[in-house]
Amino acid sequence: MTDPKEDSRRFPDGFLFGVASSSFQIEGAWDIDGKGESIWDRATHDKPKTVADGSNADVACDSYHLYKEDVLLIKSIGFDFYRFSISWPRLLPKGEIHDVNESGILYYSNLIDELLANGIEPMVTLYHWDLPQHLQDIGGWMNPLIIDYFADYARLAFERFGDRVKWWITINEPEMVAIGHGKDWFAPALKHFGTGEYLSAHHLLLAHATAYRIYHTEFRSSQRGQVTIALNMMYHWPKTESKLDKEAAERAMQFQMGWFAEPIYGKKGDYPKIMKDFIGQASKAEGRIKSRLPEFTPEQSSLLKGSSDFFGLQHYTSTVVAHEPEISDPNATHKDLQVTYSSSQNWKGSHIPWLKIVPQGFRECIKWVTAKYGEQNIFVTECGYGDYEEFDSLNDDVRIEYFQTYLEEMLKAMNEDGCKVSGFAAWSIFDNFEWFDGLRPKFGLVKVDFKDPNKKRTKKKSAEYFKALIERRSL
Ligand code: GBH
Repeated sequence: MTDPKEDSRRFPDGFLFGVASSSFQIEGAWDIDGKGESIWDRATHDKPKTVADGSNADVACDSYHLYKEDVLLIKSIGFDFYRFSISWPRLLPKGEIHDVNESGILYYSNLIDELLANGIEPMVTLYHWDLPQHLQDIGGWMNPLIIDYFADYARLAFERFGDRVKWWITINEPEMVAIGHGKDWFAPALKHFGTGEYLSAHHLLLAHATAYRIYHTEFRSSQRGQVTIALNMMYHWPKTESKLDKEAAERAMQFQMGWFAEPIYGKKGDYPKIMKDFIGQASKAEGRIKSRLPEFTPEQSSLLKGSSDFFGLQHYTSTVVAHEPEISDPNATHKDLQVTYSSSQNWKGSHIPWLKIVPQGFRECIKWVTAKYGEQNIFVTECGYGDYEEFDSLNDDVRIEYFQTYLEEMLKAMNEDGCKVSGFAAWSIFDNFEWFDGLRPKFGLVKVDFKDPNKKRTKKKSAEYFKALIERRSL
């Protein structure tokens, strides 16, 4: 007889474990073999001071050259799948379909073949933030024509790789892309606060849905793969038990996850009502005749509704939220939603300010998604722990504790709350280029010596943790 306690620590048959990365953060070779310039190449080269340590990703982990070694490492840990992203400007240097860079195609084709030859399933993200600079020059995600450019790019990827790739993610964390249109620190850093976010998000959603429909009409019957979008969510805990704070926390959830999930997984193919109300009222108070939140046409709503084959969820941490109607700073994050964010003294943290260890928040996110959108096949496309260089070592016990406790909570959501989760991707395989935080934050299961011209890789203890976990398939 099996011990029921033992059973509750076991992952169901078919549950998949993987590890993730993204092109800009690991590949390097920024201008090699015909690759075009991306907005992150431009940002890091033109404004090196905005990167915390003045570093860039010109070489990064040099995975463009070392991909065979990477695949062997991933295999040695035992992962079922590897989630990586394609650099749009490596395939299409200017983002335009008439000019295909065959060397870029070859690179990803070789990587995919190498993975499959080693028994690792590829999961491919089309857009993890490295937009071709040329497309930015003509308006980027604020230009409605970006939907057609993205559609062309997606079709090319499906055509060239879809015989071997069965898992597709259109866009990684559209929320971050959108926020980069409102602020001055995250590419494209356009500072169109209060308008740029909503406009770019609108086109990100439509680009996703268009790519999804292309796959289903042109490729699905022959390739039999699945397509989704990867949506990030923090769990937002109310600061007090007051009604206002509880509503504020729920609002924060809607303005982050609901913003993108409601149009795709909700009943109406539209933004959450609370967003429409709050942004509509704020816009009115500013004397506008239209809301800063764009509207979908009925055709666009039906395009969006149901445009996903599974639910890609990314989760790292939690915040504490309080209701605050009087936010004076005109550029305050989330002024429209009338909340303030903080964190709890009780949460153990990393030294990275936004990253606290709150395993219960993971369970709550899975429950929230399931409660809001009905039974979903959730697939965790990113979850991980990092700290600054000086606090991370090969004996990364805190990272192991993070994964262990988060996975425990995930299993509770599956076993006790009736939620379905079918896979988990750890972020990240390597220490890599952390956007404007540069090389200082370390999120890898594998350390990379960036000073070494050969970018020597060394497994941390957490890699051994995953190896044992994947062998046991039980916590
Ligand atoms: C992931 O996003 C990214 O997908 C991945 O590329 C990245 O390497 C990983 O995070 C680790 O950073 O600076 O206080 O404004 C996770 C969600 C959203 C978390 C943005 C950090 C910045 C908070 N991220 N957030 S702050």
